[in-house]
Amino acid sequence: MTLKKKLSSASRLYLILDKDACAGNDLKKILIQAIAGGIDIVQLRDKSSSTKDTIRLGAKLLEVCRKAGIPLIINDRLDVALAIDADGLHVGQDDLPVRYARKMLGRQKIIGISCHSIKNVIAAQKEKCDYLGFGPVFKTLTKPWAHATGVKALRKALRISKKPIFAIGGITEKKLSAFNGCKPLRIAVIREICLARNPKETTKRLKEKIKHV
Ligand code: 3NM
Repeated sequence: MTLKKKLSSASRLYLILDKDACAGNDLKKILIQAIAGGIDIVQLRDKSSSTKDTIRLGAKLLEVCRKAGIPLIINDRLDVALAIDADGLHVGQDDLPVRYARKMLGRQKIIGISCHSIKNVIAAQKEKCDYLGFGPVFKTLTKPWAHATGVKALRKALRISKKPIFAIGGITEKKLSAFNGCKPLRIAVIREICLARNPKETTKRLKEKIKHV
């Protein structure tokens, strides 16, 4: 199965390795543990390092992901994604527009876009992106300034989107029950896995619980 096909059919749990939110924890170690726990897709989000350091880190993480057969997506940095031949790019509403990203990356690569409203979700349907992030569903310390959309808006987004949607923002194991009726539930997390005492076990439990929501 190609990585793209796997994304639309089987990917439920998305780990975002955020350099700044990880409080100095070793991203490669977290990645290895999350893979052992069954993570489906991974993103590197590095808003603070030099380009050279982000490339070095991205290449290291990509090597691990390739061995495990899971995609590594780069947040925002098309140059980094191209340089290391990552599996895709994730863009925000104010980042590089999807059509330009697609032009540069070609048809095979995965492109995702962050959506914060139903209006964003509707607009993304016409773009050549492969998946949407939707949130923040709950208030989150990772983006403390952002307004929470709530689960009701996520349900609406899931009803209208033909593309897979990953709910994001403040998602924890304990909050999964709030997603009742959100089918199919896909989630993306930073802190819940990156700051977990045992990222492998946390990933495993999240993966199992998502199936039963
Ligand atoms: N993007 P945590 S919310 C990176 O709504 C990011 O687009 C969001 O981190 C969006 O799992 C978010 O620690 C933070 O809450 C997610």
